[in-house]
Amino acid sequence: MKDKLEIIKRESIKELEGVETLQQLEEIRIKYLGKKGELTQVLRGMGALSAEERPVVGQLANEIRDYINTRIDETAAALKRRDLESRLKKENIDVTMPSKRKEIGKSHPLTKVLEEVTEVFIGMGFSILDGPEIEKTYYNFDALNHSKYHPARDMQDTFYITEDILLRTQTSPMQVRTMEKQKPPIRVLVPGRVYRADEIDATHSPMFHQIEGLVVDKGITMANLKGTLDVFAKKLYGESTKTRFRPHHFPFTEPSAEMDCTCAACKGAGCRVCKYEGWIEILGAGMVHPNVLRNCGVDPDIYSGFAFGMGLDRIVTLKYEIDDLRLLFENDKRFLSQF
Ligand code: 2NM
Repeated sequence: MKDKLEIIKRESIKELEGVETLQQLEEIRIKYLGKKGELTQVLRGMGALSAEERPVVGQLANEIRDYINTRIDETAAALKRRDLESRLKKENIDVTMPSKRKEIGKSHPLTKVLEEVTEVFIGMGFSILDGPEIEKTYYNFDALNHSKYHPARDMQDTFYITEDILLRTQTSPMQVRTMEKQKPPIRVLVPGRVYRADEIDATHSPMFHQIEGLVVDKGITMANLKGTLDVFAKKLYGESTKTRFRPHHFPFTEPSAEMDCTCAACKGAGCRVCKYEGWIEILGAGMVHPNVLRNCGVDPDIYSGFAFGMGLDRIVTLKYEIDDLRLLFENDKRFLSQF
């Protein structure tokens, strides 16, 4: 039995020296000190020993047990320390390392220019409105004094959902809704998407953006129209900008006009952007037709008004000298990041 204990002592010392993990340590504890452990078995067999042998073997067995226990505790503490140290080394945070770059988005050029335009009109006391893109044919055409035979009504030019419902071709239906609901004075700007059945090319898209404005009050004249739009052009393109008005025709205004600005790129000298004209057409406008006022419940004998409309997409492509409208709708980040 003494021999057996000597073997246990030697083997356990050797095994404890090679321990790498807490798991292995636990296995060693079970092997020697567990319920069926080697040392436990020896201690259990002590009853069979003689009275002289028992205290000698007992003492030796206890020494070995204490020794193994102490070594296990020490080794466990050492392993835990080692694990902590290696974790601290691995998880070290280097505060001088560059951080991960965050991608910050920016406004679409259409949004930027829209904000510039609305800013100018807010400064002149206009409210900004939006409205439904799916409209009644009545609000898009009939109320706006389009005759039953006006070519714009054609199925070829307008997206109809039913005969009475369509995708708006202008934002003016919202001006009609405003006049129906609100007593003058009215000063509103209505930007938004509009739809026309056009083939896509460098200058056409079946969806584009329009900004229309409407002013209705007592005593509004063509002078108010010209003054307002001239101020707008100067704020958008710079104080040296000049405007000119040419006669035109729209069903919903009488008289009607188109407004040109001196080219912002060459200040009127003539260049590629203005096709060597010095002038660029930017909007249509006119005095609201008495029929339109009447259709909307506004008495043309008391009130008058002016209205205007411009294509936002065209103003953007002119401003940034973008030669293809499609670039505005493809959302290629390489293009959009330039603005
Ligand atoms: C344009 C040109 C001229 C216009 C007219 C109206 C309304 F509702 F008052 F009759 N809204 N917008 C208008 C006038 C739009 O776009 C080129």
